[in-house]
Amino acid sequence: AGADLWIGTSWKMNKTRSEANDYVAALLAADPPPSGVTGFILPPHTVLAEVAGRLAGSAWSVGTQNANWRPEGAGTGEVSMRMVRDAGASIVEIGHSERRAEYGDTDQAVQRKVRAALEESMTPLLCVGESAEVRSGGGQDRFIAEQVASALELVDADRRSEVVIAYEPIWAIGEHGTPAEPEQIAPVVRVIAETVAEQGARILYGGSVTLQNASELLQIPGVGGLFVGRTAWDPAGLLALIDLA
Ligand code: G2H
Repeated sequence: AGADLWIGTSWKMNKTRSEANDYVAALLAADPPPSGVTGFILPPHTVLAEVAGRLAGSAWSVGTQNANWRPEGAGTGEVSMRMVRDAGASIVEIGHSERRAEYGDTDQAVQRKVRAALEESMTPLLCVGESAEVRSGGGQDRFIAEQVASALELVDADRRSEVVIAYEPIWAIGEHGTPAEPEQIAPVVRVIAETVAEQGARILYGGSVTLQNASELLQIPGVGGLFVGRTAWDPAGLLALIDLA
């Protein structure tokens, strides 16, 4: 590993304002990520503006876990790309498997969100990943190639390299996940790189990243960083992962 990595976390549906502020205070008290490492945090909408405001001017990047592709209007409970950008987001996570499974992130919604994030000058952090069923049938390469190609369909070729892609095998995510092995990850990362071919793209790995497996995950060819849930919900975890990089 070494330079030019992205390492960050989604807090998912966690943290009150005071918990968020404690986390930010811990980051600000620690050394910033070294040059070449982009450290990022995706808090929930309720604390986005507060976290982004406190980290403005620091080395940390702040983004959001979701935003709607429509510019404005009657979307009860939703927030627009413009609103999250205004709150301080520079990254928008799109298409996490939890959102695809439970909150209506269809392939078409993902396409529109990727385009809308770029139109608001934010970095889309596109999540892709196959299910256990697809993996057990050996169909992961094809599935991922199609998921990536579909998600980028509405993006002009000259902007595709701005999209960061996180490979998160669904079976490896969260407390019931089985951590993926480098030998299982590497071929899919290659498929993603081939799919975005000429344009190039940063590819992260996500799914049960821990302090124990982070170093070997960062050595997988083509992996340009880590996208982390549970291990980084404590600031010490995020800081330790960045130290390992
Ligand atoms: C996968 C990951 C965060 P966890 O969603 O990107 O979560 O590290 O808790 O498996």
